[in-house]
Amino acid sequence: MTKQLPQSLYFALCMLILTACSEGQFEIKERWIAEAPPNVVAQAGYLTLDNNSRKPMSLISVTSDAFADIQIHRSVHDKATGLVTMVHEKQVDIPAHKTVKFEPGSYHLMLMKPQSTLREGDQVTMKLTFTDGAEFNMTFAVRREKFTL
Ligand SMILES: [Cu+2]
Repeated sequence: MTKQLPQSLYFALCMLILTACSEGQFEIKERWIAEAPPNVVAQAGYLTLDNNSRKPMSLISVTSDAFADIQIHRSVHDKATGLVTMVHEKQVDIPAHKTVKFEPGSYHLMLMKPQSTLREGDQVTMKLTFTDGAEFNMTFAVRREKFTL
């Protein structure tokens, strides 16, 4: 009889700790820029937005001193024509507990007018802004990859 209460309390405490632990963070991972030949008009950048938090996030802008302008694009493959077109996205939503991957053939950062030729191994800092006002300064590594769209 005296053991009932401590046991149920212990259980409640465990549940509380488990709930607290499952509340994760919002993470910006796998950040890279595809190396491009000198004097290109634009090149592509990629990242993974991993939202382990309970709050939905929306990416609205990306800026960097290394480029004149940065747009959020999504490649769309038209099966009927075989053509790949790029859609300019105003924002990218990352619902709670979801992951959105920027990768070749899908979402990418269109990095307009690089201010210098970026080589494999270079690091570029970019500022990512979200609808709630959160800003993240993140480094992106330049990588040599075949497919850049
Ligand atoms: Cu693009």
